[in-house]
Parts: sequence; structure tokens; C-alpha cells
Amino acid sequence: MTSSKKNKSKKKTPGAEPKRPEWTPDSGGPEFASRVQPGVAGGHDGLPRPDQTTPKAAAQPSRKPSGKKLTVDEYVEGILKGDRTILGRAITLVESNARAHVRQAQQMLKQLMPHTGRSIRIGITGVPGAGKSTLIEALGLYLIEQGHRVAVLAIDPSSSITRGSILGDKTRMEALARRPESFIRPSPSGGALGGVARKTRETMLVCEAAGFDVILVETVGVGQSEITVRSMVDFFLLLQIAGGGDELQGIKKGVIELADAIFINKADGANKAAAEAARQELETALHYLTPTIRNWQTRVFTCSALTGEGIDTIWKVVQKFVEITRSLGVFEEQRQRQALEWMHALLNEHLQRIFHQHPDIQRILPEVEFEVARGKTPPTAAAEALIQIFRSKLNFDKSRDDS
Ligand SMILES: Nc1nc2c(ncn2[C@@H]2O[C@H](COP(=O)(O)OP(=O)(O)OP(=O)(O)O)[C@@H](O)[C@H]2O)c(=O)[nH]1
Ligand SMILES: [Mg+2]
Repeated sequence: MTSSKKNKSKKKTPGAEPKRPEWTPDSGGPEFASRVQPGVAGGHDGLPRPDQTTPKAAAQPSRKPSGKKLTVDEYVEGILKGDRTILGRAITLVESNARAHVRQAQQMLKQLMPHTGRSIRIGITGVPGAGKSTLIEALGLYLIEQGHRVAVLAIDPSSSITRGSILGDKTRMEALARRPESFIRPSPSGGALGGVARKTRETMLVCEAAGFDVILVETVGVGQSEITVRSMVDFFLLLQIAGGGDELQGIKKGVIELADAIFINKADGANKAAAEAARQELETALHYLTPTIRNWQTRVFTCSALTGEGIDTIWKVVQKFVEITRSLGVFEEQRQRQALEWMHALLNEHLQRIFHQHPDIQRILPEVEFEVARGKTPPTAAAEALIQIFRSKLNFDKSRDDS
């Protein structure tokens, strides 16, 4: 407040200095309004790109001017060649809500489909601070050493508001982000979980077409987002931490039933014994739950994302899971079911939108809602009546279109 007072008093002495807006900070010189602030080095997501680790590389112009529009064929060709710049732009296209972009993204995805599906999709969840990002970095680096290419995506219901975890991941996944065999994309912003999930699913397909053969999807364990991630991955890993006697918290929330494996992280130093105790407790509890997948028993392990101990076990468990479920046909079955469920979810979303956007429904709905809320009309009858009105309008609209 003091600075605005100061500026006001400055205004009273005309001619002493050029006229400045009232909100200029004290440190702002006379050129304040036209000073160019240098940007933050890094890619679209604020993470350093492998080709931008030195200031010299960062200063180099990208091969394609970012303003130039790409055709669908150019996107497809670039992605299949593994061009990171085009991959980044393709994901931006997928994340866009603009109608023209959605259409172009769908044409692109259609062409990419034959090149997708050849990865192992792994979801990783756990309470905030469980060590998901640290673990993903350790696992990602380990997988790269094994000759894999790793894409890391995130679904973070809070990130669209705070962008908090992105800041954290920027520092935590630095070593992984620097590797050309990795690609890290934070959670897309964009409102409802359904919208974010659509974008993440499609981003996953684009990454597969670009040759990434392991996809890691991080989600913070705060409820619905776990179910969403479970519905798009082959293998779901729950990361727990020992302590506070709440090892069984996941059971209450139902998240343990979604897991194909549970890892107790931070099993290092003084925490090792507690982690082992938590492992045994959870292992016992799991015997009372029915496994979600035939011939697969969810087991509990310990690991340390910090020391790297047990990281190789994660990959061994995943490989075993893939081997067993593939031989039983369950792996493919799950993917087919997921694709169908996704289509139906989109269909439901679309139909709801058409219904709610119809001008007649928009006009009538508040009145009907009022009647239902006051107990004058039964909810079932009201819903039925609204659908009847909508259907009659559809027929009317159709005959008008035909004429
Ligand atoms: N001792 C120990 N600390 C760890 C380990 N893994 C992670 N941490 C620490 O735990 C803290 C949280 O780790 P993150 O990887 O950011 O946890 P996260 O689950 O991704 O957190 P959110 O993204 O905020 O939900 C950091 O300070 C890490 O250094 C581990 O294996 N051992
Ligand atoms: Mg994290």
C-alpha cells in the first residue's frame, strides 16, 4: 500500500518525472512499461528439454517456427519419426478445447491408431508425499538403463488450480527430464476430471506412436482420480508409506482393491523396520480381498525411491503380471473393455451436453426443478417428461432439417 501512496504523491508534482501508472513498483524505472522480461528456460511445461540444458542450446531456434500451422500429415509424420518438438505440439493440440483443434486432433489420432498400444501402461497412485514422483524418476531411469523409452504423464485434480505439483516435479524429476529417452508431461489443465482424463488418454496414445514403450501415469490419491487412472492403465501400483498406524487406510477408501501391487516406499534408514511391519500387516489384510484379475494375487513389497532399493522389483512384478495376463488373454480383454468404457463415457457426456444445451430444455428445466424440489412432481415423472419433450423436439428438428 505504501508504494501506491508514494505514486500518488509523485503524481502531484507534474514534470518531475514522466507520467507513470499508479501501480508501478518502486523498483520500476521510467522504462517500466516497455521493459522486456526474460522468459523461463524450458519447454512448454517449464521442464528443461534435453536440447535446452545449456543456455547456448536454449538460444537456438527450433526447426519449425512455432507459429506455423502443421497439417495432420505433418503431425503424424513427425510423431512417428519421434520428433520431440512435433510431439509436444501434438499434445498441445490434443489438450486444446477449441473445436477446430479437437477435429484436427481426432484426424491425427485416427492415423496414429495403428501405431499405438505397444506399451505397458502403468498407473501410480499414493497419498501426497508418498514419494510417487521420486519413485517415477528412479523407475524411469532404471527402465532407460534397460533400453526402454519412458513417457511420464500426470492426472492431478488440483493442478489446474494451483499448478503446485508441477513445480515440485520440475525439481524432483530433473535427471529423468534430461534424458532423451524420456518425455514428461504434467497434468493438462482444463477443469473437470473427465476432460483431463480424455486428454491424458489421448496423450498416452500419441506417446505410444512416438515410440515410448512404458507409460507411467502419476495421480495423487485423493479419490476419484485413482479410479480414472485405473481405467486407462494395464497395471496399477499403489504406493504407501508406513506410519501413524493408518497402513490400512487404503482399504477403507477402496483403493487397495484397485491395486495390482502395493509398494511401501521410504523403506530406508530408521524407517526400514516400520516399512517391513506395514508390509506384513497389509499382506495379511489382502488375503481377505478378492483379486480383481484372474490368477493374479496382489502382493505387498517394500522399496526406497531414494536409495533405489526395490525399484527393480517393481519392474519384475510388472513383467510377471504382463506375462501371466497375456497368456490368459486377460491383458487384451482389459484393454478392450477400457476402450469400450471410454467410448461409452464419451457418448454419455456428449448426449448430456446435447440435452442440456437444447434451448427448450434450458427454458423448461428451472421450472421443472422448482416443482421437484417443492415435492409437487415426483423426480421420476419429471425426468420422464423432460425426455419426452426432448425427443419430440428432436423429431421436430429432424423434420425441419429434412425439409
Ligand atoms: N527417505 C525417503 N524419502 C523419500 C523417498 N521417496 C520420496 N521421499 C521424499 O518424500 C518427499 C515427497 O516425495 P515426492 O516424490 O514429491 O512425493 P509425491 O508422492 O510425488 O508427492 P505429491 O506429488 O505432492 O503427491 C520428498 O521430500 C522426497 O525426497 C524414499 O524412498 N525415502
Ligand atoms: Mg508428485
